[in-house]
Amino acid sequence: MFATIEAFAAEWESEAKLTDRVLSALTDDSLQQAIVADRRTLGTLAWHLVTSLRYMTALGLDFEAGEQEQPDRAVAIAEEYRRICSAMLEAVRTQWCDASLKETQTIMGEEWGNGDSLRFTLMHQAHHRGQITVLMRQAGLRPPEIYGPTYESWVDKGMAPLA
Ligand code: NI
Repeated sequence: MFATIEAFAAEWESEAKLTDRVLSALTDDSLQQAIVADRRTLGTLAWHLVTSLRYMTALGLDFEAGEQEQPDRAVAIAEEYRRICSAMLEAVRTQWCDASLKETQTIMGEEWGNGDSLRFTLMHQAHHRGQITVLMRQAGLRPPEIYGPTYESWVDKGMAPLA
C-alpha cells in the first residue's frame, strides 16, 4: 500500500508514461485485434484502462469521468487516457492527504485501505498493459520497451534476442 500521496504520485506518473507509450503505438486497425474470437479486443482493453480509472470516484474522489463511448480512433483513446490520468492524480493530490490513505472503504465486500486501492489501480493497469502488448504483436505492431528491451530493440542493437 502507499503511505504517502507523493510516493503514489511519483509511481503513477512514471507508470502512466509507460502506458501512454503503449497506447500511442496503437493504430486504428489494430483496435479490432481480439484475444480469441468473441473475446476482448485490443480496443476494448485499451479503453478499459481509461474507464477503470473512473472507479476511483467510488472512493470519494471527484474528477471528470469523460466520454462513455469507446472512440474509433486509437489517438483519441490515448488522448483521453492522458487526460484522465492527470485528472485522477490531481484529485488524489488535492482531495486526499497522507492520512486519507489509511482510511478504509468497503470494496467488493471487503475493507480496503485507500493506499491499497491506489496500489491495486497501478497493478491493474500493468496487468492489462501486458495483455495489450501481446495483442499488439498479434496485430503486427511493434510493442514499445516497458521495463526492458523488446525482441526488436535487441535486434536493433545487434544483439541476439531471447526467443
Ligand atoms: Ni480489468
